[in-house]
Amino acid sequence: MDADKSIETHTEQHLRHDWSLDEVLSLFESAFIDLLMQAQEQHRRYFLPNQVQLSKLISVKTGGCEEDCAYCPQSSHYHTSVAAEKIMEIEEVLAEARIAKEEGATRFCMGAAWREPKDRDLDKICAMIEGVRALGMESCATLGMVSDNQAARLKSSGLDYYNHNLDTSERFYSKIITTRTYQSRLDSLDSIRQAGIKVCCGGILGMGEERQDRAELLITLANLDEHPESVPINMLIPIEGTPLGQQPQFDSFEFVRTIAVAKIIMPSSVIRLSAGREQMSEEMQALCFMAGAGSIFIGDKLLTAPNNGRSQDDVMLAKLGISGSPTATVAS
Ligand code: SAM
Ligand code: DTB
Ligand code: SF4
Repeated sequence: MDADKSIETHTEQHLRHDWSLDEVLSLFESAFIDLLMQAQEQHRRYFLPNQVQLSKLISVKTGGCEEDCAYCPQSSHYHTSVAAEKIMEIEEVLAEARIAKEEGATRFCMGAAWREPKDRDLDKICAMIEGVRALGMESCATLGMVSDNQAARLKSSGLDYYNHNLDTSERFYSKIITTRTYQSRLDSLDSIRQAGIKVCCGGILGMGEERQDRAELLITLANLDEHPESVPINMLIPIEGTPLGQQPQFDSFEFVRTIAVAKIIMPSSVIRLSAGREQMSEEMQALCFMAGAGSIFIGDKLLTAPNNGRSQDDVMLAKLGISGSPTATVAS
């Protein structure tokens, strides 16, 4: 058996896929510091300490989306400041990827405001993926629902990760999205997994859901046949014009708790501190790293919303003694 394989086996042996609601709710109820300690201990079993992976997002096709996701500035159901645009040219995208690489990103994530990609769009997307891989960066795409065939095409162009979020619990989901089902999301995740692409799947906190919804979202992810390699936890960015535009600020401690619980029940996954960092203090972000967050998006823009700029992040990471890591991998 080669070394990688033995790590994989060792890792999988310790992972559980049978979490119950009672167990996970009792984790959420632990004393805050105990929870953080437990999460950091789990984190260090699989990842090098004091390192976070840096990714860069780009919106390759912005706005005009036919879905009605209540949080999203790109939905054509709502009037927001985001205008619909055509898909970007391949060279334009690769120029941005080169800049992202120079800025220290090791993964380039391409997003499109689609319900699902059309087959002709995939030609362009596949060329973008090939170009990103040729730069020596990991590639990620988030293009909406995908079929088995589409996932296979993405895989053959060299796609490393596909991001497709469940966003929330199954029971709260219909309050947020009515134009596609929870099951369709699970089916897309299955197509991605079957194609051999790594799965990036998480959700958004602060949409008016209850703690039980956050617990159920994490349980659904942890109880999949394989844990998603990457679990983005987004803080809702309330966008004017969307139904969630006036949503009150979500509780910081509950956000950190959710990251910690995600890490405890999916310890070998990279928990990504995703949207909403602009609204967070450095102290809160430090608590998220303590709770096991192992990745952030860098640069002054996410897909359409602003993000902490690189220089601001450099200052924070230096204060915390955290360095950017290629793919924060298994430590032992
Ligand atoms: N259209 C594709 C889809 O929905 O799968 C890909 C892009 S979509 C913008 C990717 C993810 O961004 C969503 O699933 C959601 O979790 C997150 N997102 C979008 N708007 C957000 C907001 N206002 N605040 C936080 N997260 C948001
Ligand atoms: C994810 O879970 N968060 C990222 C990424 N996956 C694609 C997107 C956040 C989007 C925030 C709102 C915007 O920039 O439009
Ligand atoms: Fe469209 Fe994705 Fe926004 Fe939903 S989250 S409206 S699918 S771009």
